[in-house]
Amino acid sequence: MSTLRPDGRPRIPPNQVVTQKFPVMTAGTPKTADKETWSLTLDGDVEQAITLDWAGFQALPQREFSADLHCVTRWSKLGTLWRGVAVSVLADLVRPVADPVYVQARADGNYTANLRLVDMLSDKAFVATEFDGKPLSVEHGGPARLVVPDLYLWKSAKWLRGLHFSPYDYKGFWEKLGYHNYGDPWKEQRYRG
Ligand SMILES: Nc1nc2c(c(=O)[nH]1)N[C@H]1C(S)=C(S)[C@@H](COP(=O)(O)O)O[C@H]1N2
Ligand SMILES: [Mo]
Repeated sequence: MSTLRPDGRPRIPPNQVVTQKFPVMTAGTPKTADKETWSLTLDGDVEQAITLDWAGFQALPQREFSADLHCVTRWSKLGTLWRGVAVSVLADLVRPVADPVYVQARADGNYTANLRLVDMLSDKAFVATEFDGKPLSVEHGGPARLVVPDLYLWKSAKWLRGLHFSPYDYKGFWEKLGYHNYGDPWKEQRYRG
């Protein structure tokens, strides 16, 4: 695995260590949904809110994504392979109206994370239902999770159940507890202050 990106810049953010494993990082023990009961609600300041069930989500254009993952606890996992739907496809479905648009990712177990929509467009974020060619395991967020590779992995909410679009940057679960509001691994935005 190359440790340089194609543009010659380093592939591993400062003070991260590459692991071949895929650690499970979960706060609490959320009660998660199965495919029969799962749904994804896209709402907030949008032209048309929508709730998708599993079949509705699967009917959207699915794609493969490869991503380097960087956890704030200093492990990085390079070249992971996912399948899912780009957040830009989901945003186009509901058409957010705020400017700027913030996104609150909402997950089972009252987990939330706050993001800016602009950082999730152009294939920079996706909702994944497969990892490594297999259905996403429950421990890693199955049936569906958010993946935002450009930000520390706490932003990538597992057991995703909603994206709430709004002009307000509501702090998420870890952000309220002192993690950085933005979380750029290349700038080592680990904790606030
Ligand atoms: N719903 C939910 N999503 C979550 C978490 C969580 O506790 N609950 N933990 C976050 C954190 S801190 C990290 S590092 C990643 C870990 O993902 P993994 O367990 O698949 O490695 O999930 C993120 N998404
Ligand atoms: Mo984390």
